[in-house]
Amino acid sequence: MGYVEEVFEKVKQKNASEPEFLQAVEEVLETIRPVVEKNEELYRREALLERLVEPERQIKFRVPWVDDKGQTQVNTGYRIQFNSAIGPYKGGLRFHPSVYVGIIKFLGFEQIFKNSLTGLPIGGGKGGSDFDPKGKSDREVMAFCQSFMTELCKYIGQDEDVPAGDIGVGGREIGYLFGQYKRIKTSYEGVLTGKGLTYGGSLARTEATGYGVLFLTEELLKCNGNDIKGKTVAVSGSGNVAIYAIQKAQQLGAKPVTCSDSTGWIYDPEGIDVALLKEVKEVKRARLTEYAAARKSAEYHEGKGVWSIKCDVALPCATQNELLIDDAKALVANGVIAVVEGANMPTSLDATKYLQDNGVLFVPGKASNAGGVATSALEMTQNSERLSWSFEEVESKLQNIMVNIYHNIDDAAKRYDMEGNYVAGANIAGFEKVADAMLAQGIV
Ligand code: NDP
Ligand code: 2IT
Repeated sequence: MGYVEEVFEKVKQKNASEPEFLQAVEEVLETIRPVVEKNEELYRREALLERLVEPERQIKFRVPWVDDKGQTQVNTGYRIQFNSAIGPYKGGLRFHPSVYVGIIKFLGFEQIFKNSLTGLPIGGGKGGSDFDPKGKSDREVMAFCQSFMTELCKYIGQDEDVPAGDIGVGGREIGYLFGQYKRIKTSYEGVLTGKGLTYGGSLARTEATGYGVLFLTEELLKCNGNDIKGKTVAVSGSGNVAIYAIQKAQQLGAKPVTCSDSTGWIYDPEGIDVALLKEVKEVKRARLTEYAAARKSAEYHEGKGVWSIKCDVALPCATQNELLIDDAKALVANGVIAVVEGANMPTSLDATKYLQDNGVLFVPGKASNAGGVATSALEMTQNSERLSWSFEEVESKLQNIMVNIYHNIDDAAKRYDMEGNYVAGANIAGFEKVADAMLAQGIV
């Protein structure tokens, strides 16, 4: 059995009840195989792959809090510090009822390679809780965040581990978490990113993930003899990533016509009204039915369905495994040119393969959504130098980073005779830097 197979077998045995983690590991190990085969003796002796798939540290804790009725509630909190070879652990916090150790591990594992691709000195980590912020009052969210941070603050710090947002964690939650950290540690430091602009946040961090997806898509199409301008775009999700992907798509002259949430989806053939979407989702925290009620051109449908709409570019920006094999078939039948992931692992392995086999340009989230964490790293830099840069300065750095990521993953794929396979390119380019740093630092 080859080294890759051996390691994957062990990972399967050890993590059998974590399908999302196995999916993320399988994709990476399969595609870095040519690099591993070139260095097999050294990697085996140093157990490089075994160390890569085992988190450096996993923290799991009780989060008790009191709801508005005076009832005590208990949730589970996690922080998985996966790999610090190239910098302090960095990655978001997810608050969603589906969160368990397998979700945080898959996200933390992906984050290692994503953070490496940004070219900035950040290691991989992820955290969160099975807490559901939906329908909770601001006071309940604050009570939960304060309790969560009371435990988490023991393990994080500006040079140690710097969390940020993800699903269910936005500006409001980061504010409460930061306040509690500062209160307990008496330290005003850049321990979280995605902070508000009055207390150390970076301009353009809110927009960064969605904007980054579009900067990468623009370069991808340009380098493949096409143009983002005039393209019809299908987007899923209606949270932070989706909203700013839609906004930047419009700024670049494309037409996004869909969005979705966990209950339904919108088809708006005249193009999504971003101001209205922001009002419904960012201000009212309401359902998409309110978008449809306020806009004549929009159709609302219950359930899933955005991938049934004819489009040139598809941007899955909601959650993992939301674009499955039947969706991939529908997209191909409708002539899709490119699928660029805004979410983490939204496309299943068989759907990815189907898209690639049918000539669709496919870019994995660890490359295309890296603009969020890259801008988080820029927020860390600004906090360290106690300065803040203008929106234009941050946005132009973000654009450069995304263009560089595209060329890095494209070059890596070409170096290993897999031109156009951006999944392999992203995994190889991300892995090479981390592997080199791990080997240089000895057995740790
Ligand atoms: P938000 O919480 O702001 O928005 C999430 C969106 O996805 C909402 O519209 C939500 O609908 C929908 N959604 C979430 N879970 C499900 C589900 N199980 N089924 C159907 N719809 C769902 O999160 P973000 O926009 O920040 O994150 C979206 C994706 O992007 C995630 O995969 C995240 O990991 C990834 N990402 C985020 C980054 C960031 O900077 N925020 C950076 C890089 C990647 P509803 O409100 O109804 O739940
Ligand atoms: O998945 C991700 O890259 C994020 N949720 C952002 C992480 C960060 O530290 O900004």
